[in-house]
Amino acid sequence: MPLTESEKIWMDGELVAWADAKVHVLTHSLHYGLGVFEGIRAYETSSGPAVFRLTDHIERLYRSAKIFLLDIPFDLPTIVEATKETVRVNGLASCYIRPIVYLGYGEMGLNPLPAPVNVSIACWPWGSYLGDEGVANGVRMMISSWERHSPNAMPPAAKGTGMYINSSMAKVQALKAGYDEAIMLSPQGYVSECTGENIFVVRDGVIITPPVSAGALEGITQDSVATIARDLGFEYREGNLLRSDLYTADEAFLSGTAAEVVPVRSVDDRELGEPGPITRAVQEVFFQAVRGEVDQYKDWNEHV
Ligand code: PPE
Repeated sequence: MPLTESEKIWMDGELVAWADAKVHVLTHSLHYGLGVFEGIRAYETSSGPAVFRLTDHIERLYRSAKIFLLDIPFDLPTIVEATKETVRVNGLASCYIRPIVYLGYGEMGLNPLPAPVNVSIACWPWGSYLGDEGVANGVRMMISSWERHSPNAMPPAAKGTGMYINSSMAKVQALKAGYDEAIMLSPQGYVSECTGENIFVVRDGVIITPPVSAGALEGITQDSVATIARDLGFEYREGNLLRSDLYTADEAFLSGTAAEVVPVRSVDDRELGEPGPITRAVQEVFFQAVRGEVDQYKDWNEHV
């Protein structure tokens, strides 16, 4: 998706013009893919733009960094405040926000420890990741022949930049085959997640999502879905799923910051039909919550 430029990007403590937010070609992370990032959204609310679960996202960024032994040279409150400032100075009512921690210029070779750690935060307007049509009527999914990382090859709890090569290969395979998005299985054959979303099935009224041990990221939208679903009175749990559980599900849906909450229309051409009632109910409350319209979830709206 082509970028819509905004004005300023936060780089290591300074706000720089969008066009000047550059790195050297010998930036360490560009070569070896070691960095960590977040994807966050700010939404328009009746009391101004609010970042959805900002602190939770920044806490995950620090956990990701810890897993890879990256020492972020700013404390957590500074990055939270810098994210708010970036949204504020760009004057956007709603946007997607991308903080990234990367290894910069000055060292080459696989040992990352001597390389400088840099941080930047950009934001820009970004529409529905899987399209408005997908949000409304559901997406067509394909199970990729690319497996999700084994937890001992890549740590699923970390949102590491290089880990996304795996996602990109599955995404390209699905798009070239004419589908909207890919689902990946763990090396053990359980459903893991999608290229940038968690997945849920509904069976006999129960919502089930794969655990981290099946290679899925601990999604913050997934956690919001869990809270919303339980508050709506639905049974919700983590559990291992087989690909056939996807084919025979009563309903299925995806969640992610960029994608939001999206119904699944079909999996490997097995039709699941129109978005179902539980998917719709959760989706509706989610879109109200991000806009600050649900009193019990107002803590999730972090105003800038
Ligand atoms: N799994 C993966 C692999 C993943 O990348 C994401 C977010 C999720 C699950 C859902 O996590 P959460 O956003 O906390 O609910 N993917 C981000 C990157 C997307 C991109 O294409 O870039 C996102 O949605 O921002």
